[in-house]
Amino acid sequence: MTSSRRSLLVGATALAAAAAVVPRGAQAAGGQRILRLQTRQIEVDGKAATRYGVAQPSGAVGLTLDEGDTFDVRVENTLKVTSGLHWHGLNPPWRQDGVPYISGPPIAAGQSAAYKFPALPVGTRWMHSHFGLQEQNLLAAPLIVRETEAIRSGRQEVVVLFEDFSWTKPATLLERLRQPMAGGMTMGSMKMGDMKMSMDPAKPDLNDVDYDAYLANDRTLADPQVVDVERGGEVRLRLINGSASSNFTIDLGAYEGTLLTVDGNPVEPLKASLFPLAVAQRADILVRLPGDGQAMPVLARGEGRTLQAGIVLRPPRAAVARLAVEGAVPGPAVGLQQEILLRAARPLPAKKVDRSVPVDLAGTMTGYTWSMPVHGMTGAPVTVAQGERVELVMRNETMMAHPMHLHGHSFQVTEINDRKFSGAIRDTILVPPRATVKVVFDADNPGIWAYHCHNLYHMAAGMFTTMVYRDFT
Ligand SMILES: [Cu+2]
Repeated sequence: MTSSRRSLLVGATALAAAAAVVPRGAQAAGGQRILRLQTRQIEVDGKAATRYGVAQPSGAVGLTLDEGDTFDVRVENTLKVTSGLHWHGLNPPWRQDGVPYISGPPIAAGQSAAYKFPALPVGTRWMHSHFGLQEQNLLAAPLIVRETEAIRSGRQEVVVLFEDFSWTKPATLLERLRQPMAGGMTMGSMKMGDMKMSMDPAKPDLNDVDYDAYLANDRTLADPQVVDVERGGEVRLRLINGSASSNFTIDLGAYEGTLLTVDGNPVEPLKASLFPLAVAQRADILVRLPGDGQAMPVLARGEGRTLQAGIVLRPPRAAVARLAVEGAVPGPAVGLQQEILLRAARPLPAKKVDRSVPVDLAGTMTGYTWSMPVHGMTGAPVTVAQGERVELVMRNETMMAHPMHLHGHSFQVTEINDRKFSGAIRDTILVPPRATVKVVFDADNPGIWAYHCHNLYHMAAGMFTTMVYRDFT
């Protein structure tokens, strides 16, 4: 066994531990948890890769809390670079949001920072660096606040963090996207690998980066994580799209699952075998293992790519067939066909909108520059007052989809292309090419909040602004 192989196994065990039900007595009850930003070695295509990671001193990856817990964490930066962590989907006081230079200073190498606030809202959240392009170097981990109902159910839970992986440095990937090509196109619009090159500017552009691998809990399908489950048992999957710029479709193959939550927030249960999962979004899916005792693969298929990642749920004595790293056909375009079917299980209380804010999602294909002008003004923040019901009207004028994330608030999706509905509560919504999506939220968390596209390269190239409360202290 090589050392890289061993560290891979240690990593997998740690992930499994993070996903397991930990008895309350095993944790320092109410005590401060330590999360370390560190480097680690993973194995991709038989080669060792050194990347960033987040783990507790025990080796457990990320953090799992219970409903009612206080989020009481010290982040220790053991990296040689400045960094930090953002708690994606939690709504902390703004100073504790972990966005460098907006909510607070970044954490210098060798330094630490403490956070303490109620761990709300409950559900499947995640954590990642909001500093530079570190997220592409896998500086991300699950952050689960287990619902009392999920704990009481005694159901097995499996947490899966999907990520996109490249052997190329993130800065080089961004540089390449910005390089002009003949005919005014950029590398960003040139399809490589299993995609054909499209010179038609009216055609949607599914993805810009040609990744070398997709990972599920750090592993490719050449050597996937195999989780032992009960024959015919029920499993709650907590799926997190922690990739930098890849939308996925979760594919249960011949089986159906029941969607319980999106972005950690309950929806009216929806049965399907395919579930779109845009960058930064999460989905909790309840699956029942087949009565015939067969293993069940859970795949994440890349949008417009044959490349896929996944895990396998294995009942006792079930054979695990070899899974293809590349699927037979490219994964479907990720759109809002399922989104429009979702209904919040606990919608926002009815209230008239006090403020409607137009946000255009804009960009050019010629220089890889992106923007999100507010009221038509590029660089302007969204301004709100405490107590208002705010509506964001996001109109995508570009030919790429944008997974839009508002910090510090949970919003409800209320309208897609003029169709009104009582949609899901989310923190990240995909706005497809030429689409208009409306969301509403209550301005109840004063501060300065990041509001941006969660495609890392779109954000780095300008699709980022803030939401600012008037007169907050
Ligand atoms: Cu975008």
